[in-house]
Amino acid sequence: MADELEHWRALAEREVKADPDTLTWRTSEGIDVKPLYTAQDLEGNDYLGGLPGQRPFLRGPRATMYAGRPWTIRQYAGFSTAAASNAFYRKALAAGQQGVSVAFDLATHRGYDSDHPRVEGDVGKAGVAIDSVEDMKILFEGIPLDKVSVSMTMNGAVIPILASFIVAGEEQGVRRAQLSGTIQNDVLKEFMVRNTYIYPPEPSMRIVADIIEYTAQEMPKFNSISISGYHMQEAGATLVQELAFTLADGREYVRAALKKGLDVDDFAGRLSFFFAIGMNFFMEAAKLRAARLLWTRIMEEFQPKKASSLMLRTHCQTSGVSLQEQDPYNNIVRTAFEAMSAVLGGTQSLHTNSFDEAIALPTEFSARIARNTQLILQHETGVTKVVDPLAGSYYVESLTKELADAAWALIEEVEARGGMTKAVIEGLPKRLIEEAATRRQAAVDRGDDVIVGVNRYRLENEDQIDILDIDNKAVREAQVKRLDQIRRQRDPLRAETALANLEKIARTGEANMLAAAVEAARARASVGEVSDVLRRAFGDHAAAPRVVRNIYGKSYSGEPEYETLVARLEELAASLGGKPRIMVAKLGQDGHDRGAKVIASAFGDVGFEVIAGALFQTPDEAADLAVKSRVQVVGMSSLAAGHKTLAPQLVEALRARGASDVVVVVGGVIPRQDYQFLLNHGVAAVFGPGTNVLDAARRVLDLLEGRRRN
Ligand code: 2CP
Repeated sequence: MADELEHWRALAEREVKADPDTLTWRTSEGIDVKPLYTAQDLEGNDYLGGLPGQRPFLRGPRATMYAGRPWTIRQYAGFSTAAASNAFYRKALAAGQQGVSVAFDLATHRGYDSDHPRVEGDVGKAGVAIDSVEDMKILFEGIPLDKVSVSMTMNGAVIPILASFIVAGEEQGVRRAQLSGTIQNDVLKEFMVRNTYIYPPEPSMRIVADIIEYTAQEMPKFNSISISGYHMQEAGATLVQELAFTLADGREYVRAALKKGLDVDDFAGRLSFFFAIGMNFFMEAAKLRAARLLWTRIMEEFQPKKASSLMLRTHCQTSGVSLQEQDPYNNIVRTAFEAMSAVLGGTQSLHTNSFDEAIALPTEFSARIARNTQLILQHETGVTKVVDPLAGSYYVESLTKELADAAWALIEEVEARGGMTKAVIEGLPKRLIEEAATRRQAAVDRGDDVIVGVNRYRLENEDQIDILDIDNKAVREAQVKRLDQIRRQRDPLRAETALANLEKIARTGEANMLAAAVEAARARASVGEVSDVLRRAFGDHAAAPRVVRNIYGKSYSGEPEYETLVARLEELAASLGGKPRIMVAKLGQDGHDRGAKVIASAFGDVGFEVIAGALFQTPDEAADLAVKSRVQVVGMSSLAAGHKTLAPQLVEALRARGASDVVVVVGGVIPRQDYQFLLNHGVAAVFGPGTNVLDAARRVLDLLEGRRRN
């Protein structure tokens, strides 16, 4: 073998006219991927040789995997009203989808009823508006909840939403013990990356534990949590970070449940996971194999008796950030590769993104292609016929080990710092992920990481594609009407008593909060009312905005174009008597802040004074901060479709404060169809998906210089 390898090196050197080691690819995880893997790479790899369905489950949680039963095709969807989403689910189920997965709007996520003034731009936008049991019943009308499993992505307002689901089931004639499905209920990653938290970390962990307890005792077929790395990767985490922080979160939840006095075997089999699958094809498949291995290792510490308690079962979703606005049909291809990778990794359930999701909610057409991508995988490719087909691959087995070992080291680091709740409060994972995100964006902007149709092979003219636009005003009016009706028709004393009881339990911890909320839901207390009671007991969590620095600066240092930009900013600063000031604003309930963080970091590096606004501001609050901070520019970042309501309101709020000279620019997921609308409403420039961050900085500088000249 050694001789043959030497011979290979010589041949390789002749082919590329360089040392073959120069072909090694260092991934963002810091893993060196070599051009060739051989049997030698498997020497000393002690994770080889297991079987599926058996400890440590590296090769899959089931013995027969897809040969016995394929993964569940579970498309995440929800928009506008319960009735519209219900019609969509029923059609999708009839067309081959196998499970339901509900996307709630951001108002619901953050525990506000649709009539709350803070959520005017959010109702029905990025998901379905659910205010009460009545909405929940409409959402599942004609969908038998004892047969179809339902996943609900809910974390902040998890208590009223799960309670309303249970009562909707009851009133459909399905006992809670028969309900099958999953609730996301993973609050730690909310504080790290997803930001739809409501309460501070410690009471939020109590909520998670109460839900695990309640479902373990009352709902044996229901997965109590979906411990999610997906949003970490979306926020820019490397695969090692995604793996490590997700599993460390899982360990923390197990401890929280054990603290309630539960037996590990009573709940561990119903913990589930959720990972993103990006474009690094083999590494993503290896990641799922490594995840199962490490979870078994973690769970063995708790000495369960049942094998199912050691088993990692996961849902996967193809990567949202890998989708591009430019040349959008490429996204169909990206999603198909990612889906194949998830399947080769052995996922239990899968969502494939629609090609237009970088821009808007899916249309019926794009949703069909996304679903069919999975149906084709299941029925036409033969990929379901063999368990863990990548096993034994020199490369994939090596990657599995490298990922597992690197993630384990990070898990142990978190452990040494006192566990994940503490690490999250201290902000370590968030900082590491933000640094990785900024590094990745800089690599894309520089063209080091190629994205077809974006930073290479870009089309000169893009055709506009049809997108789904939600009439948010109409949805809100309909919701407010139904809320009024419910409040008029319910027994007020029964609702008040149930809410008071829940508040008492939240304050004392003497009983289970979900059990109390089920009674409140039966009494027709709304999602907002239940959330408010808990807000009174626990308070609201407010994250301190922070910005990472010197990643763009380091990456571009010495490059002429970058230095010119820096010099132009210095000149402007000299004439202004200080650095130009930009506030990066997030308005409404849109907590997707990766873009805002990257912008803040890069703009700071080139020479702006950056003021990072808090999350969830109203336009008036943002305008107050802008005026107080004496900024020349407000950059509003919008990823949840609220821009057409919120940007004009921001412009108006600045004008009302005598600050109409402040330049307002908007960036994020803005469909081209909306550019002119925004420009007509006082926005000076729009930066859609795929914008090079330094180009945006240049454009803002042009605008500032233009204003100074006029
Ligand atoms: C499975 N089964 C089998 C086999 N495979 N039986 C015999 N032979 C086999 N080969 C059985 C299982 O034991 C189970 O029964 C049943 O079939 C269903 O299989 P499953 O593997 O449990 O699949 P599932 O019901 O689809 O559940 C999958 C998960 C669950 C991952 C465990 O938690 C899930 O559905 N998660 C989805 C999460 C989700 O959709 N999230 C959306 C995120 P028993 O149950 O009787 O054992 S939206 C994301 C956005 C971006 C956001 O968060 O913002």
